[in-house]
Amino acid sequence: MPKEAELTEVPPLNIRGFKVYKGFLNRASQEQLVAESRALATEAPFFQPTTPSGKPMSVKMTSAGRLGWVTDRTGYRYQTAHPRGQSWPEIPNVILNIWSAVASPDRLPDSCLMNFYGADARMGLHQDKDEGDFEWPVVSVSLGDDALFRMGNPTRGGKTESIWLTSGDVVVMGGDARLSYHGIDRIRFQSSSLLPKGGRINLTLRVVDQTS
Ligand code: MD3
Ligand code: FE
Repeated sequence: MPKEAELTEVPPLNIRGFKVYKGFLNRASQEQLVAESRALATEAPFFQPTTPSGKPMSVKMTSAGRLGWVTDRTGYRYQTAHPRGQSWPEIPNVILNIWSAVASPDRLPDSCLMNFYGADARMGLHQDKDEGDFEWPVVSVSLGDDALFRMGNPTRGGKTESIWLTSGDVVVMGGDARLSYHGIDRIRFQSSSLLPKGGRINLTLRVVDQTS
């Protein structure tokens, strides 16, 4: 895992308040995170989420941590159990260490959402606003195939900017960017050799409970 000292030498790109740490994780760290992600998916299998309108999402999801994000006919929410009933696995320390390095070691995230993108998966423009606290950033880790990430504004509409996220990139969304619209237009299937069968894993770390 890269140490904080390396970060001061490579300052993040700052695009609209999104801090992008290109290549934050070396190949060995990425492989370790894939192994941890597979272990998580064994305990908490990926499921296909459905939007409240009943539309299946193209991304598959699961979570780790005290709270996991789910969506179905009932709506979007965080809950303490996987849809099949068991509690979510703990967030692995290697993942928490990334949060501590780029966000804060003083308050660890309550939730690690894991998204899997197959060849044709995408995620439409949306805001992340189901958390009880927007003071903390959201930290995202990209693993596997390249993804075209689109960033908008805190309100719907207006100009957007796109960047390619590649394996090992870490993005920190804090401040005004925290409530900005964002999404993934597409991935470049099999552009990376990290996942032998192709695809992309995205881990997002979030504080959900208000810190008292
Ligand atoms: C900007 N995930 O899980 S990661 C999501 O690549 C999500 O799977 C995308 O959007 C993915 O909600 C994008 C980058 C990201 C994550 C959370 C954000 C950008 C964000 C929260 C607020 C603003
Ligand atoms: Fe999001």
